[in-house]
Amino acid sequence: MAAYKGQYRFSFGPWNISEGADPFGPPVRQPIPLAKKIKLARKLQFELVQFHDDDVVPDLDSKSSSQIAKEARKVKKMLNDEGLEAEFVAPRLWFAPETIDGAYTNNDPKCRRYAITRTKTAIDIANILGTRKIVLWLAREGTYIRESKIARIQVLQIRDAINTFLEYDPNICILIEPKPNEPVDSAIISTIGHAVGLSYMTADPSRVGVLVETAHSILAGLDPSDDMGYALAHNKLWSVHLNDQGGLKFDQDKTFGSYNLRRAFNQVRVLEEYGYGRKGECVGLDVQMMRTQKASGNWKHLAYSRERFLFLLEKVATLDRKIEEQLIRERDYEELDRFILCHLMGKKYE
Ligand code: XLS
Ligand code: MG
Repeated sequence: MAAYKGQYRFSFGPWNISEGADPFGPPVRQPIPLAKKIKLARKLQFELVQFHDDDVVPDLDSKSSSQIAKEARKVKKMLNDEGLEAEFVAPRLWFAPETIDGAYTNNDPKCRRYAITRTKTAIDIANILGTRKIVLWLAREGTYIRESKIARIQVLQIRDAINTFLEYDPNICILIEPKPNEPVDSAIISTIGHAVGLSYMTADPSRVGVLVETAHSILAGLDPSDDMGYALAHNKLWSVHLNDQGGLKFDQDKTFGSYNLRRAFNQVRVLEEYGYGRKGECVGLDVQMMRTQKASGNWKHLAYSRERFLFLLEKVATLDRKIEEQLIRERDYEELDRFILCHLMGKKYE
């Protein structure tokens, strides 16, 4: 395979090997212990694992800080034993009763304090796992009806929360993962533009970046490769969640490239051509296998997302730039469209 500019390391989170429950039906597969999922990551040639805080320490709200530290060290040893690293830790601020009406933007100050404390614990866990990255998917920072919260106040509450974390740990980096909706009707930090803008409002913008997820860009009616390009222009694309999404519906987290190969090609292209991965950034996945998938095949969506990324990397490397540049100079974009599609379909262009 041709050598590429970017040397890519891949990651996924244990929630990507799920039991298949959905809002309309119960689990269809047995749960898999974390230790087995970590071993599978190695077997599938992934280099890093993503974590929610309670993936590392289940039921952490009921545990003392010393117990939490003990269990986090155990997971760190599991990673070391497999030669794996932790990519990031994401506080799960959407399960606890205190987060029913949001975390940092909850209308109840006690619940906001819970969210701050829970995130500091996630930072402590990240330090034990040896990663500087905290991902904030702001799941419930939004509204079900507009009048329940004041948007301007919500933005400032999130900014203040991030400033608290930047001060709590001078080494930590915060990655904001925007999503326009689900579970809320309308999220307050809904696109990469909102997330990048928010990063500049914080006390230390050099430690606040973004994570682009394919499906979340599509749910916002945007193109994921454009969102990646925008974040790269700001030097703030510090992680990605590659997957796919079939239009405006529930977040499908489909296998990368499963719905739209050209959209996937353009994501790989923008990452490869603009230096993503050279400062340790990972090709992170956030993919869910179909509910129909049998347990014996509970690894295919991960392996095939990674495989498709590498196939498309070859397509990026073998694209004849001379023809592309000439068609752009001639402003013959119908011809350019044909050229790209011939390339993707493996057809000789003439
Ligand atoms: C959900 C989010 C979630 C985060 C990690 O839609 O993508 O998976 O990435 O908590
Ligand atoms: Mg995600």
